[in-house]
Amino acid sequence: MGAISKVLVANRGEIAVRVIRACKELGIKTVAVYSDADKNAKFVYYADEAYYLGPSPAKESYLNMEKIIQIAKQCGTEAIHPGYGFLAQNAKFVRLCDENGIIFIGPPAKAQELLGDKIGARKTMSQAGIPIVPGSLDVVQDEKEAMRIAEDIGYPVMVKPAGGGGGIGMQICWSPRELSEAVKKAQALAASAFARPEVYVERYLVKPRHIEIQILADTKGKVIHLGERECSIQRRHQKLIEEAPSPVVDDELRRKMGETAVKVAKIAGYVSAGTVEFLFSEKDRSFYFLEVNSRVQVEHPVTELITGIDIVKEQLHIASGEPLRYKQEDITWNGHAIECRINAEDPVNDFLPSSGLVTNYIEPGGPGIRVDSGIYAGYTVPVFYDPLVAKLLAWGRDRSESISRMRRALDEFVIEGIKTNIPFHKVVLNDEEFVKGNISTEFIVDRNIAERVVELVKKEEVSRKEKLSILTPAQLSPVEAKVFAVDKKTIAIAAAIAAYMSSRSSKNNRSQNASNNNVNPWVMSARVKSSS
Ligand code: MV4
Repeated sequence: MGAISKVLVANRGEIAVRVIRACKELGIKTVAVYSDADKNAKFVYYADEAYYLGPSPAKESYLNMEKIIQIAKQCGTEAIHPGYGFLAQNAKFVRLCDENGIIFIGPPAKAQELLGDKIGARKTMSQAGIPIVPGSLDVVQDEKEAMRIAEDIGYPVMVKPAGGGGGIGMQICWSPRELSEAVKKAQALAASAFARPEVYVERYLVKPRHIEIQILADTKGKVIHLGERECSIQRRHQKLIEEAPSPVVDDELRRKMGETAVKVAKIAGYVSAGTVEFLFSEKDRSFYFLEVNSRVQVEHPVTELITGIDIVKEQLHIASGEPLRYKQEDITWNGHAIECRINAEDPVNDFLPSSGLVTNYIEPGGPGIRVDSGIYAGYTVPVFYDPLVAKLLAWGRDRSESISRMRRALDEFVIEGIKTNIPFHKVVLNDEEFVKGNISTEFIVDRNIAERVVELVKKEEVSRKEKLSILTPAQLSPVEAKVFAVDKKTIAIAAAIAAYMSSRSSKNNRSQNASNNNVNPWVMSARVKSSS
């Protein structure tokens, strides 16, 4: 790693841990930055140095560009890795890094700007011959214009805000009757949610699949792709399960989508790891460019497991100016991988975020299992950030083996003290349509998953109680009596520790803003330094 000897990780949680791991393997020193709520986070402990950023709200910590740059300069880091979210796709931050002579580990500001403008990117790509969903190339001024375009491309159509992705404000119209209402509604939603009130019109694809291509691009203009990931299992535009390869993509389609993604990256002047998103229509097996995610993504490990390529390490090689270390012909795909996003949320309570002390945490392992996690037993999950606490991945020689391993790992995974969506994943991994590979963006609703999760949680509660009663044998042999007495003692001690810790934690929660020295002594990193 010639150009880079020290990296500041401008992020938190599992992705900060992931970046630190890649740096360590390459002999690069790491600097963590953390907020009040993250004083005891795993990534702070893993980094070589850690500096305090500010109060828990992201605006005052992980989004504080000037403070992050100041810390980077002060401790002599050559580069900043932004992870995902926060500053990862902020062109202004990339410029700030440039001005201060710091390498931003990601695409250049110009590419970020081009790809951040979703309707602009759509137009640019269409003009270069990339397939896009049929529809308008510019913003639609009024209902009349929308009507004309819809007439042209045929119903159903979708009215989308020009300013943002993420599904916010999108309106489906099945007939001209609904269109003027939909345009007004989408404009109003776009104006309140995004900087721009404009909307555009596209043909609505019924139950498409969300398939994306991972790409790597170096600073010399070389681009390769690492194949697809299928991300159709989403709830309210939040991905929950991703897998690779997609059950519907064959070698021929992979080559076509891959070549298209490489072309998109070249048009945008892309550098680093990135993802090109497509909608795939199963009916005629056509695919359409949607947008580019100009960052490393949550689901990148799925691709790592089947290609053997460490995407974050490649980002570091690219950022230090090295040419790509692989040619397209070097990339091969082996087996199947699935990722379940483990969120701290209550699946029986409308997936409400669930924060607090983790009283017990036992990670699964064994053949084919990988866990990327930002938490541990004794850690308090803060309320301030994304609910993702761990990513559980299973690799198998084929899809069926990876499903079996995932089911087994979900059963092994113990997270107590907070609610998680593990029961949701258990239901999906046992759903017969999922097992057959019949999934779409409507899967969770179509398969009635939410209701079935409630049933499973109830059932698990009953069987847990039954298990507990089995632990108390009716008649004990003298040897058993001895063992059982020891066991009971252990359980009593564990319960006392948990009670003590949760009482400390509730005290902590109340005084979090006033004092931050109130932490569990055995998890406190002795190496935490203050930057002031
Ligand atoms: C669509 C679509 C159908 N037709 N566009 C949702 C988020 C945004 N990035 C694009 N989205 C969609 N755009 C047309 N023309 C269906 C969706 C969609 C979706 C896409 C990917 C993953 C999950 C989804 C869930 C609902 C709708």
